[in-house]
Amino acid sequence: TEIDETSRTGYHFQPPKHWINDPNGPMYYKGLYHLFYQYNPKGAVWGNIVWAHSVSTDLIDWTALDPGIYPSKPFDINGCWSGSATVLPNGVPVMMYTGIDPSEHQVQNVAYPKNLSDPFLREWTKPDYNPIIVPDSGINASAFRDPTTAWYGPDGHWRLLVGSKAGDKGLAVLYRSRDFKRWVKAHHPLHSGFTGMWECPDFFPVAVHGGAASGRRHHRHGVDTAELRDAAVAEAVKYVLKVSLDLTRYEYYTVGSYDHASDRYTPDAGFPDNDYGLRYDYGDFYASKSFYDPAKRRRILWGWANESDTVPDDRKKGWAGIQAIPRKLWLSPGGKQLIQWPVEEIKAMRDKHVNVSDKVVKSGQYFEVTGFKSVQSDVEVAFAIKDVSKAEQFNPAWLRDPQALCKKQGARVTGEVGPFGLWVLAAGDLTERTAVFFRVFRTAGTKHVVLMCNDPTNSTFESQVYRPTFAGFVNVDIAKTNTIALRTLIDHSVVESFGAGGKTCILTRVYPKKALGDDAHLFVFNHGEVDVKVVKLDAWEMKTPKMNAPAQ
Ligand code: DQQ
Repeated sequence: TEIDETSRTGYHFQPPKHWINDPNGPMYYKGLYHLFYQYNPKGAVWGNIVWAHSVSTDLIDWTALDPGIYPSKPFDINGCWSGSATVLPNGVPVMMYTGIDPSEHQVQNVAYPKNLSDPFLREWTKPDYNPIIVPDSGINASAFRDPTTAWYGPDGHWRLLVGSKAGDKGLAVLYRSRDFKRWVKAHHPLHSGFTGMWECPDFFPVAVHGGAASGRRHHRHGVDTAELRDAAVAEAVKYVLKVSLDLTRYEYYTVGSYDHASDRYTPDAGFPDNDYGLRYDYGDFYASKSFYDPAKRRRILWGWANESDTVPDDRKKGWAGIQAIPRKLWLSPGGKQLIQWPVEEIKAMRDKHVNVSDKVVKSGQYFEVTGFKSVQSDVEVAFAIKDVSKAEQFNPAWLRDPQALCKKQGARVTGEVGPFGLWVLAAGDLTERTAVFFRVFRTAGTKHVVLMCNDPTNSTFESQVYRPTFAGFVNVDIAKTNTIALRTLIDHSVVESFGAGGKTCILTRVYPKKALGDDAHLFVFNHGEVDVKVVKLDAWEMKTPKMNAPAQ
C-alpha cells in the first residue's frame, strides 16, 4: 500500500507505516532510552501483535530496531501483549509481558536480554520455565493482562500487578515472588473498583513536597520503584495507581497511601476512586505507562493516541496510532493532583520563533499569529482576564462531566469570561479550525471553576470523521491570579494541550482537509463578554527529527 503522508506527524513518535498501540517496557539502559510498543507488522489495523522496538538518546528522535519480542513459543504464540520492564538490583533488565497461548488464555511471561553488553538490547531470550503466572481457577483467563513494573518490598519480596476483572469489578491482582520466577497470588488484590476491566495498571511512588525522608530530593524528582526496598523511602512517599478502563477507553488515577505490611492501597480522601476521577489526559490518551529515568532523576509518562478517523481511512493511510510526547510527571505541591509537562528535550526541536505581547482581545474579536508556519509548532501563551467577577454561575451538577458541559457550551457559544483561547490547524478563512479554550464560571461566594476544552467540531470538512469534544476542569485559583497559561503542541493531526503549567492535559486527533501545510493557521480568539489580554505568546516552528523525515 501507498502511505498517505497528509496527516502524518512531524515530531510525535510513529513508525513509517502500520498499526501501533500501547507503549511497552519503557526504560533507560546504558545511555539509551528504550521504547517498545504494540505493533502490527502486517497492516494498519490491530492484529499480529509484536513488541516493536526503538532507541533514543533524547526521547524525541528514535532509531527503529527489529521487534524485540514476538510470538515464538507456545506461551505467546497468539500474541505478545502489553507489559513492563523491571531493572533488577544487579542492573539486569527483565521484561514481563502478557502472552496469548494456544487456547487464547492470557498468561504472563518473562524475557531477558541475550547480551547485556549490547546497549541496544536487540535480542531477548524467553526462558523455558515460562509462563510464570497463569490464570488460576478464580481468574477470567481472557481478562488477565498487562503486568506492571515490579517493586521490591522492605520484606525482600517482589510484587507486581496484573490487570483483570471479576464481573463488573476491575482488579489490580497482586503477585509476590522471591526470585522473579515463582509468583504467588496474594489473597486480595492491591485495589479494585466497579468500573469494568482494568487494563494497563501502573503503580508507582511520587515524592511529596517537603517530604521527610525525601532527603535532597526535589518534589519534581521521580522516585524509582527500586528505592522502595528502603523502608524510610517507602514510608515517606505517596503512591499513584492508574488504570485504563476497557469499557470507556479512558484512564483514571488516584493518589494515595500504600501499606506495605498488608499490601493494600488506599486512595487519599478527595480522589474519586472510579470513572469520574482525575485523568492524566482528558482527550485521546490510553494504555499509558510510566518509568523512572535515572539519568535525569525523573518519572516519564508515555501514552498512546489512537486515530479518530475510520478504519477504512486507516487502511487507506497505511498507518494508525502515535505516541504522545513523553511527559515528565510529578505530584503537585499540595498533593491534590499530578502535573505533566513535555520532556525538556522537546525544546531542541524548536526552530523559527515569533511572539506577541500585551495584546488585548476584546469581546468577539480574534487575531492571527503570523510570521511562522504553525502546522508543526509549539505554542505557549499566558492570558490575563480583565474581570473574573463577571463569570457566569456554575451549576454543581456539571462537576461530574466536564466533557458534557463543553459539548453543550462549545467554542461558538458565547459567554461572560470565555470562551477564549486558540484556534489551531485553522484554514485562513476559518472554515476549518480546532478550538482549545477556557471558560470561567462562578460558584457560590467568590469561588471559581475553570473549564478547559477542546472543540474539534469544525476541525475538518470531512463529515464522516469522529470529532469528540474533550474537556477537563483546571484546579487554579483564577480570582487570585487572573491569568491562565496554555501550551499546545500542534503536529499536523495532533493537538496536545497543557493547561495551567500541566495541571490539565488534552490530546486530540484531527484531520483537516484544507488547513494543511502552509494553509494551517493559528489564531487567538475571545468569544466572552469580558476582555482578555495575551500577556505573552511564544510560538516556534518545530523541526522534524530524523525518524519522521520523509523517505527519499
Ligand atoms: N492492548 C494490549 C493489551 C492491553 C490493551 C493488546 C490496551 O495487552 O490490555 O494490544 O490497549
